[in-house]
Order: sequence, then C-alpha cells, then structure tokens
Amino acid sequence: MNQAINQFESLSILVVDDSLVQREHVISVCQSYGIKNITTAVNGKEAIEKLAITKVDLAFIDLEMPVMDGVSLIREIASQKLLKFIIVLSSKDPTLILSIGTMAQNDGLCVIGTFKKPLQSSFLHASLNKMLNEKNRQNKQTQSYDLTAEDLLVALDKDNILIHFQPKLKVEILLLSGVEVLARWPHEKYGFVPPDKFISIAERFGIINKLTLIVIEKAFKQKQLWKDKGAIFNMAINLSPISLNDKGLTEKILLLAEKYHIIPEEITFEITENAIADHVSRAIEVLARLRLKGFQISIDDYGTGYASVQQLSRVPACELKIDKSMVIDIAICPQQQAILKSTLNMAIDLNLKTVVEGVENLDDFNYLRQHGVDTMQGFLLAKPMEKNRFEVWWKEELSLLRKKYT
Ligand code: G
Ligand code: G
Ligand code: MN
Repeated sequence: MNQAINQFESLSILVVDDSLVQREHVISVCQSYGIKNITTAVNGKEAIEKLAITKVDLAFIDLEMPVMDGVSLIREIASQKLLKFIIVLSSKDPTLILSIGTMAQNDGLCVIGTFKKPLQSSFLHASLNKMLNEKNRQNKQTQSYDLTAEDLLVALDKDNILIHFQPKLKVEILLLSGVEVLARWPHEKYGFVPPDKFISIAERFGIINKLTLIVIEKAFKQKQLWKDKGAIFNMAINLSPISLNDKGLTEKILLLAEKYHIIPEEITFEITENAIADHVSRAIEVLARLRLKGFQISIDDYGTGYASVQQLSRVPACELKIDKSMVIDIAICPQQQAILKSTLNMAIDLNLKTVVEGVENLDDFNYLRQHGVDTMQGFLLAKPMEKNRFEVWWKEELSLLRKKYT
C-alpha cells in the first residue's frame, strides 16, 4: 500500500458535489491514499471556473447539482478538453450512472469509475491504479518512432522480426489450451517497437502480406519443433484485415502447412471484428476456405468494433475473443459486467467458444471464472515470451500458477 500511496501523492483532484457531507467523504477517502492536492466545487459552473485556473488530474462528478448539473459539466469538460480522467458518483439508479459514463467515454473522456454513493475505498484504489496504468500507456504511445517502410523491409530480409508466444489457458484447471503468436521487432535504437506501430506501416505500404507469411512460417516451424518433442497445443496467429484481399492467401498457408506437417485443426487464425464488419463477403470467402481446410477461426478484439450479431452469425468462426477493454477491471465495473454477460450468451447462441484477453488482476480473474468464460489470456497468467522463456514457464511456472489460483 505504501508504494501505491506514494504514486498517488502527486495527483491533484477536484471534487464536484453540492453536498458538504459527500464532498468531505470523498476528500477523506482520497486523503487515506496520500492525496493532498484537493479542490472542491459545489456545482458545474464553479467546477469550470476552478478548472480554468487549476491543473487537475481527476474529477469526481456528482450528477444532480443546482445551477449546472453533472451531465452538462461532463459535456463541457469534453468539449473544452479541460480534463481527461473523471469518476462519476451519484445516489441515482446505477443504470443511469452507467449510461452517463458511456456518454462521457464517447465524448473522449477517460471514465475510470462510475459508482453509487458513498464512494468505497477499495473502488477508489482500483480506479486510481487504472488511471496510472492508462497514463503510462498513453506516455508510451506518444513515443515517436522514426521508421520507414524501407526499415521494415530490411528488418524482414535480415530476419529481425521475431515471434513471441502468449499462453491461453483453460479456465477451470488452467490447462494450456494454446499460445498466441505475436510479432516483435527488436530495434537497435528503440528497443522493442510495438506491433501496433510496425503492423500499421506494413499495412500502409503493401508489406503486410509478406510480414504475415513470414510470421506464419516461423510459427509453423516452431510448432513442428514442439510437436517433435511431444508438445501439442493450439497456435493462434493474427491475420490483418488487409490479408483478406490476398486471393492466394489460403494456398500459400496450405503450402506452408504441408511443408511443416501442420495439422490445420491445431492452428487458429485471429481476425478482428472490424475486418469482418467492413468486408463481410470477402471475410467469409477467405475464412470459409481456411475453415474448410480445418483451420480454426477466432473473432479478435470483440467489443471494440461494430459487427452486428447477424454478421457474426455468418462468419465461420469457432471462437470469440473478447477485447481487453471489456475485461480489465471487470470486477469493479458493472457496465462491463453487463456487456460480458450478454456477450457470453450470444457466444453460446452462436456456438462460439469464448476467450478473454487482458486478465491482469485476481479480482477480474475470479469474476471471469465464475461467469462461464472458457479460456483466458493475460498478464496475470503469463506475458508474451520468447520461445525459451515460454518453455521454462510451461515446465516450471504453470504448475505454480495452478496451485496459486485453483
Ligand atoms: O503484444 P501486442 O502488443 O503484442 O500486440 C499488439 C497488436 O498487434 C495486437 O492487436 C496484435 O493483434 C497485433 N499483432 C501482433 N502480431 C501480429 C501479427 O503477426 N500480425 C498481425 N496482423 N497483427 C499482429
Ligand atoms: O491481437 P490482440 O489484440 O488480441 O493481441 C493481444 C494483445 O493484448 C497483445 O498486445 C498482448 O501483448 C496484449 N495483452 C495480453 N494480455 C494482456 C493483459 O493482461 N493486459 C494488457 N494490457 N494487454 C495484454
Ligand atoms: Mn490477437
């Protein structure tokens, strides 16, 4: 707790509530986490005046207030970009609080909590951690990489693009069901370049099909090596939406499968929900051919896109992979819980297995386990690892995880 307290100490907070008792309660919970820099306002109008002259990291916003209510305040904060992080607090019906949270999120704010009053200490702690993680992530994202398509081509030709493996575990007994193959570019200047950066370069400059096939070949080669040692588990490989345009993709994959004696049933191709929504018939054509050959298909990043249930029902998929944005902090977020429950029901109706990614903490793990998810992937269980590290994890660390969590 001490380390956490130090982390939170430098935060500056605004508490907007017309009730003195509620303001004082929030202030005392914040102070118990070491936060000293706390400003208050009794309505939206006063909050905006304070925000104009004070730097604030996070605001607690009550909904019902005289003069200017919380809903107007949130819209104003978003349109003037006065602040990034908010927590919505109210004594109103939880569904109403949640829907206002959704509004704020859609307006571009980062809603780290939507809670019924009175604010609970453990919820605040989880929300503050969420905020620090989000800030870290944003700092990393703003790092700029001066990389060209040429650099990527050179890296591919020099065999500098590597693959790492992240385990997917069966929920009940933490059995290894498979690994996801994730491309990695160790760069002499930048360290590991995040895949988001170089995959997008590859997609924009017509290199993605080359990259995809290199990743697939490396994955198949490794699969064969493991199989020769008696290690058999599924391997999941990401396909870019652009790959759906490559008419010859299935044949190229089949040739590689033959070369490395791959059993198609042991391979899953992950394709994002939006790739399906954007090009339903093309997606169905490519995916159906892969499926006919026996490969498994997973709908990736589910929940970040806009595919309709009807579109999903037509894709020959076997698995629905629920995006980490719906998973992280699910134990404390009733809104995510509601979405998860309906998603799991839909998956049952469509005869899809469910995988959740982004299992980062024990509370989320327990919640997900109790609610009928099939398979989990996440930093709590294992991070993406290079081959040797993965083998050690499998041999030595998985059994420890089982003892700890089951
Ligand atoms: O570890 P992570 O940061 O690995 O990956 C970030 C994103 O990059 C994920 O959404 C993942 O789907 C994508 N990604 C990782 N490797 C590949 C790959 O080989 N092909 C494609 N198309 N996407 C990949
Ligand atoms: O392709 P997809 O978006 O499913 O790729 C998985 C991505 O999620 C990779 O970038 C991987 O590193 C990341 N990831 C896996 N587990 C976790 C987790 O527990 N937390 C977070 N934040 N990211 C994760
Ligand atoms: Mn994926």
